[in-house]
Amino acid sequence: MKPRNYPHIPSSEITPEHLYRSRRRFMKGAGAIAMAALLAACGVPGAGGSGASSDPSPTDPDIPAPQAGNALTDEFGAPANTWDEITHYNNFFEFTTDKTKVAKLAQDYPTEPWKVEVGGLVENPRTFDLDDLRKMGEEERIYRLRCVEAWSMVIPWLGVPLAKLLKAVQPLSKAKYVRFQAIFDPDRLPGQQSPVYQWPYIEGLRLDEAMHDLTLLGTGLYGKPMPMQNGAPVRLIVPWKYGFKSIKSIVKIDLVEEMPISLWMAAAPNEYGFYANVNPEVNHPRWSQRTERRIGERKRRETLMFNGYAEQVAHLYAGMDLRKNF
Ligand SMILES: Nc1nc2c(c(=O)[nH]1)N[C@H]1C(S)=C(S)[C@@H](COP(=O)(O)O)O[C@H]1N2
Ligand SMILES: [Mo]
Repeated sequence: MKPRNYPHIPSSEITPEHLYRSRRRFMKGAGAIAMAALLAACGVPGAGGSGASSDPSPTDPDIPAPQAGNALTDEFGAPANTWDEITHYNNFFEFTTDKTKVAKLAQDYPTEPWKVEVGGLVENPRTFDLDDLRKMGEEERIYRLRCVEAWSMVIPWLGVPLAKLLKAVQPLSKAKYVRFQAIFDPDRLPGQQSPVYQWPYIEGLRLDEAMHDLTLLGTGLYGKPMPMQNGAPVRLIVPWKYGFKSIKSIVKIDLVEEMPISLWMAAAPNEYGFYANVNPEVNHPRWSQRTERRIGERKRRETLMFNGYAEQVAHLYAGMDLRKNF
């Protein structure tokens, strides 16, 4: 469970996962206590009896006791995957196609200095470093990640809504899409010495998808900076789309007029489309997408439309044929 050694985090900032979980439980409990005290102090009927408030304690029957299950779950109650699972089963083809070997190969890759250049069809082209992004307001979001290969995880990310960055650079009205480019460093990235894929890794979103509140620039997980194997220092997170859209280790973001061609579209256009919305009704040509394997579980789960985010995103695709626009 111990986080890997990560060269740029002072050990004082590293919180092992079990402490992180119990600290969050404590904070929830503390919030409940503070709220009960406030209600009692205000003399709200039912909150503190007569208003002769005594210090509520965690054994007070009115205060829910912290429970093992209430810490880190998605909104359906599914538990977050462990730090170990999230950081030792990775797709990051710049290093290797072996998911269990990415962590080791990535551990010494330098992430400082790192700049993300944002330009193209914008009013204010700008270069951001990680601190600039963090200052826009990091949030914790617990999202499901569904790989097109039909496995999934629940991940407690840290990130900044991409919309904040896009608003800062002010897209011109001609801009219709956002194009993302990952690191290109064939000398140090063994996977980029292979001619099988066209490097660098490219991804794209429609501008309204990029502006959606669920779309994050991921800067960390479990309250810690992003491990390299998960796409340090900054990667995209689009939870209603297959995992390959969530491009890691971004160095460049351009606002463009034409639909970008992603690495996967270039590699196999009949298998990987531009939209890549999670959809149990539309199978991959070589396998079913109806169910998935949640890492750490035995029984398969049903795959949910838009990975369970249909309420928030289905309107983006109203009137579109999702079989054609797969
Ligand atoms: N640059 C880059 N980004 C990438 C990939 C990659 O190979 N290179 N793989 C994608 C795929 S297929 C998935 S499923 C997710 C995996 O993210 P995770 O390792 O954090 O779970 O990253 C995506 N982003
Ligand atoms: Mo994936």
